[in-house]
Formats: sequence, C-alpha cells, structure tokens
Amino acid sequence: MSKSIQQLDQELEQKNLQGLWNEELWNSDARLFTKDPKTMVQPCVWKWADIESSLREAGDLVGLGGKVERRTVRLQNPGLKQLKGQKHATTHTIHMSVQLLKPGELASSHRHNFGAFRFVVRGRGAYTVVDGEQFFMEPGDLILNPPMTWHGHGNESEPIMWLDGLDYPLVLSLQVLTWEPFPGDFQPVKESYKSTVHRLGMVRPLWEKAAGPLAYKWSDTYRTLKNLEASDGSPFDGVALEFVNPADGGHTFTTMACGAQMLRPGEITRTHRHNSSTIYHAFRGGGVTTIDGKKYEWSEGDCFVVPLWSWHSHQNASKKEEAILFSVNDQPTLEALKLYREEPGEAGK
Ligand code: 1HN
Repeated sequence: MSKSIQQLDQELEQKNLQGLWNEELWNSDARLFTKDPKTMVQPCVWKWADIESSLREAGDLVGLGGKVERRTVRLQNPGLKQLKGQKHATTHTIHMSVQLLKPGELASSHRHNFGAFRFVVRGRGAYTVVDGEQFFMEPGDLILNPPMTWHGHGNESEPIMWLDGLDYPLVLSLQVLTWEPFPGDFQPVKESYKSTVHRLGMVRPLWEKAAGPLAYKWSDTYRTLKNLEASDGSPFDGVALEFVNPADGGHTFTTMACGAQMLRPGEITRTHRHNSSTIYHAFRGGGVTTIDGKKYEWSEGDCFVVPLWSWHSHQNASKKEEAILFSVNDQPTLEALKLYREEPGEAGK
C-alpha cells in the first residue's frame, strides 16, 4: 500500500524536513508571496499631549539609576504588538521613543552596535557626551550616536525632552545585537572639548580621531530650509533636506536617513509610495497626511508613521504658516540590499 501525503509529512517532520506542498506561501489568504509587499506596520498618530503627560508622570514616578538607564517612552506600533520578541518597535526596523531628563540628572554612558540619534523637541541646555565630545542641546538640534560610539546624557539646566531614534529592531532581527555599559558609569568629557563653545560646522581637530561633527544645529537647518523656500522643492515632500553623514556625505546612517522638510503655507504634495517606512515628528505647524486614502491629522509635537508601500501625500493645514516635519526612514537599508523601490502616484493627485 502506498503512503498517504500525511504519512510522508509526518516522517519528514521527524527528520526536520518539510515538503512545501502544504505551504501557505503560495496560495492561501495568508500567503507570503504577493505582487505587492505586505507589512504589519500600521499607520498611527501619537499625540504630543499624550506623550508629554506620560513623560511628566514618569518624571515624578521613575528615578534614574539602578535598573533604569533611561526615562523614555516608546512609540509602539499597534500592528507590531502581536509579534513576539520583536514587538517593541515603531516600525519593523526603527524604534522611536521620547526621553525626559530632569535637571541634576545624569544618564550613564553605554554603547551598542545599533545606531541612534537624538532630536531635541522641548527644553534646552542639557548635553549629551558622544565619544568624549559634549554637545549642548537646543530644540531642533540633531545629534548622532553612530554604532559603537559611547554616549551618556547630563542636565544642569531645565527639563528637556528629545526623540530617540534607533535601528535596533533591524539589528535585533539580524540577531547580532550587542550592548555594553561604560566602565566607570559616565564617560568624562575630553579635555579638548571642555570649553562651552565646541566645534561648529564641517571642521574637526586634527589631533583627534573624531569624524566630522556629529551634531546639526537647528539654526543651520532652519536657515537652509528658508534659503530654499522659493525653490521648486520635491513634488512629493516639499522643501526636503537630508542630514548628510559626516563621515562620507551619504545617508545619515548606513541603515537610517534623517530629514527635515518644510511644507510651505497651503502646500499639498504629490502622492507616491516606496518600500521604506517613515516616522515623522511635527516640529512646527500642523497638517494632514493622507495614507492609502485615509486622512491623519497632526499638530505640533505629534509623531506618526507612514508604513512601507502605502500611498501618501502631505498637506500643510495652514495657508499662512509653514509646517516643518522631522523624519527618519529605513531607505538606506533597502538601498544597501538593492531592494529599494518607489512609485509616483498618478499625475495631478
Ligand atoms: C538608548 O540607549 C537610549 O542612550 C534611548 O538615550 C533610548 C531605546 C532602546 C534601546 C536603547 C539612550 C533607547 C536606548
């Protein structure tokens, strides 16, 4: 008597083998192989009022020290909650959280092989020390922690809040994540960086190994946006800038690109889609982003996600004021793997 397929399947199972004839890869509703990419990442808006009040409460309840290295609140994507192990993320590749550091606090130094950045949103005067270089923070400043750079934060000023962006979900999915504390808790500032005026612009001290500057001052970013205000800009993103990598002039990180874009009063961008995902923060102004035909409203301070391959366009809600979005996306990862794709929507849309 010949074997049934079920019997064969059982025998294969015991030998750690599997026949693909039963697989849902090809033709079930849950199939993996589809013409368009599928993602579990969902569009989502996080209101600034919710983020800020959670952080303020955490500021009263949660002290730094011991097990608590950072007081930071994650933007959890609702679509990823059901994923075990890698559910802690804003998109499948990027983790964004908002951190509060109170006056008198010191957040100990550590380093990891995932990249990170800070984008300052409220308060000024705190600092972060990256590989011994001290960067004082003001709203709109972007400060990079490239992979394996030591970093700790201190505050002798007023309460400060910033966005933390990290590519740790990506590195975790590759199962190569590493993290280590700084021996001695807080990395001291190097002698050469002890003055309050640090290097500015595209210069570096020759006697240090340091790469280009790891901080982008908001005053420079904003001036550039304003200088380009009358240009055509990108049809899909308005006056959009990328923060260039100080080491090679390319994307901000090997894995992530950070950007700042200005939507001019009344500006509505053309629809397009790409297989990178983006996390936005409304730094100034308010507007509406249409994602796959649904409108998501945002006002100053809100954060939101545009998932990969979703059709999207942005609109500045004001006819008088500009709107400025800070963003981070994983396009560099897709490009590095030669997987990046984008498509414009129909003209006039
Ligand atoms: C981290 O190291 C920081 O250094 C902030 O301030 C947020 C979220 C997940 C993993 C590491 C920081 C983080 C983080």
